[in-house]
Amino acid sequence: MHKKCTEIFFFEFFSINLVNVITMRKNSIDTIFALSTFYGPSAIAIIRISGPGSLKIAKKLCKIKIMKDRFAHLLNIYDHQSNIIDKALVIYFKSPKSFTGEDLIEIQTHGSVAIIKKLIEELSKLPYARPAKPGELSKRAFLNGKGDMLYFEGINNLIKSETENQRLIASKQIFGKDANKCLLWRQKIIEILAFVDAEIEFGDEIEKLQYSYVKNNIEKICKEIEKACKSFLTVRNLVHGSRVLIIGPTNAGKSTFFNFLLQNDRMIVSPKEGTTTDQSDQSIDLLGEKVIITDTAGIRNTKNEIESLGVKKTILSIKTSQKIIIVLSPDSLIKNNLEKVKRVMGSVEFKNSVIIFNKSDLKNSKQKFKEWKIKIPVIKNFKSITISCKNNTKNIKLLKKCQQFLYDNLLSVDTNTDDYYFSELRQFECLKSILKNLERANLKLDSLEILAKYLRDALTDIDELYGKHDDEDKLEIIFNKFCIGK
Ligand SMILES: Nc1nc2c(ncn2[C@@H]2O[C@H](COP(=O)(O)OP(=O)(O)OP(=O)(O)O)[C@@H](O)[C@H]2O)c(=O)[nH]1
Ligand SMILES: [Mg+2]
Repeated sequence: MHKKCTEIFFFEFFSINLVNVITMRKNSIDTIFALSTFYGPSAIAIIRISGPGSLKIAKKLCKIKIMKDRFAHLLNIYDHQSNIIDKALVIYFKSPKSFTGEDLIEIQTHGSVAIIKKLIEELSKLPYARPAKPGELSKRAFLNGKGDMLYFEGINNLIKSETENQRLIASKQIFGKDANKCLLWRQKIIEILAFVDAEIEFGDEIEKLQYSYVKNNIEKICKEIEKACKSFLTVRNLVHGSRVLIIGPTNAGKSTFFNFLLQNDRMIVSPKEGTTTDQSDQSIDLLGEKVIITDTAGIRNTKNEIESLGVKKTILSIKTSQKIIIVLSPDSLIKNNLEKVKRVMGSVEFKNSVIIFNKSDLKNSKQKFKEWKIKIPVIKNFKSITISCKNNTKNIKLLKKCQQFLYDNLLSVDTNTDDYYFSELRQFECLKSILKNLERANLKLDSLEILAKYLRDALTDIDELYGKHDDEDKLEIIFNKFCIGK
């Protein structure tokens, strides 16, 4: 049985790569180029050229006849009129030992915007080269078997990471257990399948002992996948950022608090009610986590047409948001607002929401906050913090206190306990499908053919998780989310 499993495993494993190679041949005809570093003044900029024509292009640009593989050449780069553009380091990576698996040239120029523009312009003039689409270099690397889809998605997240937790998760996606776990699931399913196939061939029922072997192993994998699915939302929020909506009555200090968290006067603040009429998103680093905060139009009944549209937008966003900061202040407790605010507070009671009692510097603040609680009793059920933003916009101690409060009560994620780091919706859909097929298989232990079918379907889902696609459009969609030049 063991030998059979190993044979099937290797057959399946190589068939994945075979599909990749076939797809690769169809795609890698063009030579493509892209800026792989930041577009802006910096010490150096790296432009990559990949594809069969890349060496020819490099020789033409540098006016040389021979270029050594994996050697840093310090060369002049010329334009089509033989004027020097820059002196640059040029490295030739001969196929297949390059990032993309194709012939690849890296040109490291000085990081000036004008040089980058000029070089891209020169490359664009060549009839046999074209600019790369976002993620196209990675896509070619994937198709040439330089890594599976989980690996490239992890690298993409690492490049985009802004906070320490994002970096940690991305590095676990690349170097951690996820990929190995999927391989183990795959191997185990192949083992079970080989066993079931043998039973189909030689007998028609699974013996008692082997029955529990199949059942136990399927259930064990199911439990692990369930755990991975459970941690998905947390990991996704960590990698792509949690969204937090700031709401409250007009004039409570929502925009002031938004600017305070941002440490930047991004929003207009004024004593006039209805100052903010639209929404604004900003990304912040909240104690190591990426959070996208949204300032909104204050909740009130208004005759102003534009503001009224803003309020409607706020109400709509509340319905779709899970994490909410409600800002209340002593002077925003107004009769004509009360019912509207009360309704909104009721609708977010069971969401992940907290209250900021702002303007504690105002004379009657304590009394007014008590009144808020009497008039809207549900307020008592929220976690809250009382602060004053006035003259405190640069108060780092207060900022840290607010950050900690929000982190503990809105985010509170544990990055250490879970072994699973799936963050992409695509991965989640694959996991759910593997789980569904294994659960179906587990219900059909008495019907060997049907059991085998579900196990095969689960294997197809695992292959999809690794990125085995015959569907060119699907691949295009996945890699399109990557950065240009990657
Ligand atoms: N006294 C006092 N005033 C504050 C405090 N925070 C904000 N303000 C003032 O309150 C007024 C309203 O602040 P905003 O931040 O514009 O309020 P808002 O909730 O965004 O209001 P809308 O956009 O109209 O819904 C401004 O004049 C702020 O300077 C505070 O802690 N104490
Ligand atoms: Mg505002």
